[in-house]
Amino acid sequence: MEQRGAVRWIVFNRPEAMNALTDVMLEALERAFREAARAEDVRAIVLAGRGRAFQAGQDLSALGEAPEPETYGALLKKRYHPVLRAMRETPKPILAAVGGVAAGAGMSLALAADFRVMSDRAAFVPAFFKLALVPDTGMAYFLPRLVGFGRALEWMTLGGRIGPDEALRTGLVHRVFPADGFESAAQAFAETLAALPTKTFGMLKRLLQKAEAAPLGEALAYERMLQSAAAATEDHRRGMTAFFAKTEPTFTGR
Ligand code: T3D
Repeated sequence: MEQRGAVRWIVFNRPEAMNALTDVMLEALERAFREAARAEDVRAIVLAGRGRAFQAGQDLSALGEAPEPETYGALLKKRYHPVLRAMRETPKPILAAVGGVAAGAGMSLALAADFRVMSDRAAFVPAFFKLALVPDTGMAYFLPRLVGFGRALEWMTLGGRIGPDEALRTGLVHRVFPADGFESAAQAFAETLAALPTKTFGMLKRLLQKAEAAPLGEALAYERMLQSAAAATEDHRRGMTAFFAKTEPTFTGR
């Protein structure tokens, strides 16, 4: 973890193994998101990987060639799903900065972020079907919502590597930056996110999650409740003042 201004970087740091995920890393990842959610000086979070990979999914060598079938479900429940919940419940914007290949659960974790940027040398690799596994860590939930059912199904079954052009064209990522200077470009993007009205962003995140599954009436009731809460923030007052002064608002996250 590293703090750069108002941006907290959470970095997979096992480059010699393409950042393949171990039990210890997953536990630390959940803790890192929970801690960043609480920290008052954090207004945006970047998830990134050291070395040539963003993240290559579960460390397959830790599982061995013939793991017990129950291992998978147990691991998802104990380690992967708590990370996803921590990401969803974090009220701050999460940016996946995909500087290298994102495979299997590495791709899933990037999908669970609120925003994605990638380097022009990176790629997404769904990977699961090569092991005759269903896509997990939320991929079946997030991917069709981002790129549509048909394309998601094709990528999950037939797809090899999804490169920057395709990722940008299909809305899988928000920006592609050159590999040289990628980290600085990702930090600049994250600073833009950190300058948003942070409390209102947290409310938007909750509202979007509610609207995904609730009937319209319930979603509208939730919207009413959240709008009153947003209107009570200091940033709302700053936005209104700036509007009438015909200036750009500066938000403080309060
Ligand atoms: O309970 C559960 O369900 C558990 C949760 C599971 C979630 C998952 O993530 S399952 C999917 C796991 N991930 C994969 O299947 C990805 C496997 N890796 C690949 O497809 C490719 O390696 C990459 C697309 C990531 C990169 O390809 P490339 O050509 O750039 O590199 P490479 O030569 O294939 O890999 C470089 C090294 O990294 C290589 O080791 P070596 O030969 O140099 O000693 C390779 O074995 C190792 N490596 C890559 N991915 C993993 C890995 N080692 C362990 N685990 C990995 N996931």
